[in-house]
Amino acid sequence: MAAPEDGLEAWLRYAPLPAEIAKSYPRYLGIVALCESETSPVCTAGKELQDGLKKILGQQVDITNTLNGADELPASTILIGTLNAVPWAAVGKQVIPTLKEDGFWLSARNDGTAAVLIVGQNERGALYGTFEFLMLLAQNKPCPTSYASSPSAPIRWVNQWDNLDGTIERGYGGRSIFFNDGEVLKDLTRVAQYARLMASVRLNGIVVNNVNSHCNLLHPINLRGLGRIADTMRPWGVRIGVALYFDTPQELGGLPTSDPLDSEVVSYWNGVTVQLYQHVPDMLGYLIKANSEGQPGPLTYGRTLADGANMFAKALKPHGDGIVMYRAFVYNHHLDESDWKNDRANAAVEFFDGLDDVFEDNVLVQIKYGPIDFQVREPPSPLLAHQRRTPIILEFQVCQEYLGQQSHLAYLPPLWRTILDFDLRIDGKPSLVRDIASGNRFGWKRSGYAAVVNVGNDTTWLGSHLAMSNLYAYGRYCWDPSSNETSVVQDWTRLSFGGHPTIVNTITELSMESWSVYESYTGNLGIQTLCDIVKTCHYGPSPAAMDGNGWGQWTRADAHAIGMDRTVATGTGNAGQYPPEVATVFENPRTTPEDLLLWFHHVPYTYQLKSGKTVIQHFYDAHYEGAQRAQTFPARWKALRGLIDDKRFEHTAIRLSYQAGHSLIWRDSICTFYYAKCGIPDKHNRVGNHQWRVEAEDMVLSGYKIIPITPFESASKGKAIITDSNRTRGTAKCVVPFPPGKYNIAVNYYDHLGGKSRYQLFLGERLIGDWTGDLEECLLHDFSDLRDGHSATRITFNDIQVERGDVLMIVGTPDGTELAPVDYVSFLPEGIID
Ligand code: GCW
Repeated sequence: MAAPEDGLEAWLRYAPLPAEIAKSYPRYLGIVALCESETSPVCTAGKELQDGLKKILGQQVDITNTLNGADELPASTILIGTLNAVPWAAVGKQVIPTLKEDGFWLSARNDGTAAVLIVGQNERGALYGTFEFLMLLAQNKPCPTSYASSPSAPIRWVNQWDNLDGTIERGYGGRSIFFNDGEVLKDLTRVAQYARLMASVRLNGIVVNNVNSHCNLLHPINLRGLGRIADTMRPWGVRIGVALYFDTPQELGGLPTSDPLDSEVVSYWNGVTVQLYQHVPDMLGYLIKANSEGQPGPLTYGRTLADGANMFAKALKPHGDGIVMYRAFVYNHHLDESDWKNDRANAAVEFFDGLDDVFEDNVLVQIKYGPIDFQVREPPSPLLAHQRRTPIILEFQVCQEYLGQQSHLAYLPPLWRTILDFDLRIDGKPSLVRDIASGNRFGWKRSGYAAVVNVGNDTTWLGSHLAMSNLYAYGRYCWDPSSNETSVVQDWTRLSFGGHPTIVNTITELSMESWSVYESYTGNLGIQTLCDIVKTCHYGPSPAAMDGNGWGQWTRADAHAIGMDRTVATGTGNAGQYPPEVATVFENPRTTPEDLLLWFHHVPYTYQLKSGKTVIQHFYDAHYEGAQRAQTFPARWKALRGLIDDKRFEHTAIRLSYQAGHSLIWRDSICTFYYAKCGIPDKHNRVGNHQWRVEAEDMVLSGYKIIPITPFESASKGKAIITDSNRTRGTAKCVVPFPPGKYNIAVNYYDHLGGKSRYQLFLGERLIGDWTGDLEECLLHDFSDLRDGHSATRITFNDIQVERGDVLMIVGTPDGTELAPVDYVSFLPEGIID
């Protein structure tokens, strides 16, 4: 039996290799870490290596920090150092290829000496090389005799959206590991552990606080705290930056304005910068979200975005290599939908028009991968084709905000691939997005990647063990954006769960399918993730919420047609923001890739796709197929029982079966909604036809009452039941209207905030199920305080024998504002999904 694991070590568990394999490795006699200080990443590397060798091979190996005058590398010794520190004699006759900043060279001597050389271009590189050595070892992969590796881009950073009060915007894995109660946490143990994880996948920077920043970040106590965070992460080669709140001069500094051209404001920020560098001498710089979603910014004072960015850039310049990461996420969120020319997707190019040449040379524009907002599918942001002189940082999300919030499985590299490999054909020349981000396309010295990461203080980091592959993969992709999605998840799986072929194959297959499955049951053909954007939780289905508001994530669905017309000819002109060759493709619905059809075109539901299906039939089919595939996930996961530890097995099993249930809620909501909208029935007669369900509202109720659900499509037949009050229990009964036999019995109910109702399910005298509505605790995030597509959920009891005349009874005990709401019960014979 595998010992229970809580996920804290993630992919750095260093599980022991089987004894006979461990024996086949050399017995290492010493680690030489050529470093001068305890805080040097080379010193960290030495200790990490010592720890890894002990855990993986059971070898206790001592560390020294010099070669003791020896020229040659002693046998069975592992030497770690930088290019400058490693003596040439130790390298011997080998030639170390040119390494880029942070690169490394790894060499396991095949001359019978069993010596290993790990040489970094810098200290960080030496640490990365050490992790590479350890991760090969942990997977029992041979260490190469000469292997050099350098990053695609110097900027490989993460952005935390952590608030000073300890909450995390879009956090689904617990509370902040950085802040609590307005201050930096005293105990930064988890921060060090996080830096270790980051370093192991070669991430070298982090902005620790939310882009929706607060002026109190710059309170003296927090300046000291930021210094402590930086000190904690530095031994791992991770530098920190901060996100600033634009109106700090007024709100904390007491100045009458925060106008970036005001001399007092300028000196205020200069002063702040001096102080920050006192605490964080190697600070990365400033991340700025301004004039975005209600945040103040230069435009508030009648200045340009460049005026704002340059003010910060000039403040940073005297202190080193600090940069301004100026976010391109600037748009009007009060956009008028009645004007068909309005388009949020146009905003970035419009707002940044003409600024490319006027930014200071330490300003970088940080651009989300798509023009809107981390949707399940988007084209690349057109702004990526407009930056020639000012370099960019390409922003991804490891956080699954619009991708199931870590309660649904979605392995993201296949999505990232659609962006990274997209050829924008700038000036008619090959212009892959990854070559733009790496700086190669336009010869930028500094550019790269940032990803929003929502690690929290839960031991799983992200609230889900399987979601961690995204964090691991993000690092791998920054280093090498042409990495293979499958082999990345295989490596991660071997490291995180072990190398048994069933483990590796199962997790790889589920992961590789997961994004496409999620896309199938959420939003197809480029219509975006059809979730609720008004209640801001961005989670469950609510297609109507996309329109009728100023946020601009519109679908423009009416009774006849759907999609945004972004053509130049008749629409918003967004297609024309791309270079001509790409614009031509997007301008025409016939040449637009079909998975982006509705992103660029407003077409009738009856528009015929290449498959011969209409758009509406494609919606129906994709949703049925996607949800059907999601049903297979929990069953396939079962193959891992006993092969991995029970703790992580169960934790994941719960999530996959929750997802299977929620995928049906997605399916039914979307199909019901569009059927109601256009009136075109499903060719296969599935939509609205639920033969195996007993609607709660059709049962005999006592202490329960019937209520309509809003939006209507979040309940089967639009209605559900709740108890009469929050003090009395309710019962709902009926004679099972299906023939005797074996069934899986599924109960659909709403588990929202405000209470933890108890449910009991009886069949005759038999208690079939007894559970509480505590998803918010179990899945670690708030869905909604309402009965809707976020809170709708399903629980299933398998293999229940039903006899003729059996009476089904649900007993609901309300709690707080949660009135034990029930939607329906499904009786599912083998192979039926309903
Ligand atoms: O996707 C949206 C999120 C906001 C976020 C914003 C941004 C931090 O819903 O929570 O704010 O993007 O990227 O600034």
